[in-house]
Amino acid sequence: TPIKYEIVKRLFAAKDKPISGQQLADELQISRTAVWKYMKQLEEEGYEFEATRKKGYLLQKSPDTLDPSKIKALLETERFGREIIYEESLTSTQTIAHQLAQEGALDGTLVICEEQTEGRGRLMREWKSQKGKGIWMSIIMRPDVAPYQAPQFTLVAAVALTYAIFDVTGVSPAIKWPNDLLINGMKCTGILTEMQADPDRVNAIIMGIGINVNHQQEDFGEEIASIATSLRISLGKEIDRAALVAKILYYMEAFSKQYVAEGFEKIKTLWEKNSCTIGNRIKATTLRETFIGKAVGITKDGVLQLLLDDGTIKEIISADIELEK
Ligand code: BTX
Repeated sequence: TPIKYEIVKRLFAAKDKPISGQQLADELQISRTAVWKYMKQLEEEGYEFEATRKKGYLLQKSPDTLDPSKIKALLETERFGREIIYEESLTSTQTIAHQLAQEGALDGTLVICEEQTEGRGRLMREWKSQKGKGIWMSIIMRPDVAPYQAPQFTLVAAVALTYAIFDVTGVSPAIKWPNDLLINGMKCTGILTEMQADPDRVNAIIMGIGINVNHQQEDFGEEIASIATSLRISLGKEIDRAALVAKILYYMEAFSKQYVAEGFEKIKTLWEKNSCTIGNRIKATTLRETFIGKAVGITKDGVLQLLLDDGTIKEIISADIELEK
């Protein structure tokens, strides 16, 4: 890792406590003058510090770049994000991640870009991926699980994303079953879980994550303007995407490890706590039918349980849902 990013990492970790030039010099085993030079260099790149002679440096602003070496400097993971494929523009990070997985890419490999020209959601729907505004990424995961468990990773990811977004921004999105995060009822995040598998074993899970981060209202095209929102709109200020990516990788690694080791129970509890689906009357549209009822819970397989008006429970494996008023 370049030393300048070692400095950035420490400034991020310190949050609102200043770090002295001496401390940085000691920890990185460089001179005070070298620290000062790196700080100048970072300032030229758009970082802003509050520098007080007695206390040291306090990070005020960091430029919003997805430079892989910056992401890596901020990582707190064992494997996730240790391998990063980063491009300005890709068709879809999912498509590229599928290819890399087939070629043997390691567990935790990250594919990320500034813009997708063919970003996709479920059922080949389009996912709008404006340049430089969001996080468009896919993680190649190689958990030791059976194919029927793959859909649960959507719920694992939803919990991990809620934690990461809260840590970095203080905003708490609500999880809408099965694969969206909402803020004030508007979509800020979509999750797309795909897999490569043999009949009894998963070879790879390709975890696609799309987050509207620094969009302003006018950045959303007409098609999604009335249903989409961004973290920036909700927070009122710009967010450092690299810092958020690093946190996402941290929680994705931690929660998937927990899921594989201990099963779904704990994830299910966290999921239900953060969900805006459970407890509400909803309309679920599957490929063939529509059901209306009260969402009462999810099973340990992540299947949605709907209490229909005739008192029976209908289990919904896959559907689009809307709140019923
Ligand atoms: P989904 O099928 O649940 O949602 C797709 C629907 O969401 C679209 O039909 C549209 O109405 C709406 N939509 C499209 N773009 C946006 C947006 N930017 N913000 C809010 N709403 C939108 C959700 O699918 C899963 C999306 C995963 C996207 C990631 S990005 C990285 C990876 N690569 C890739 O091609 N897909 C995944």
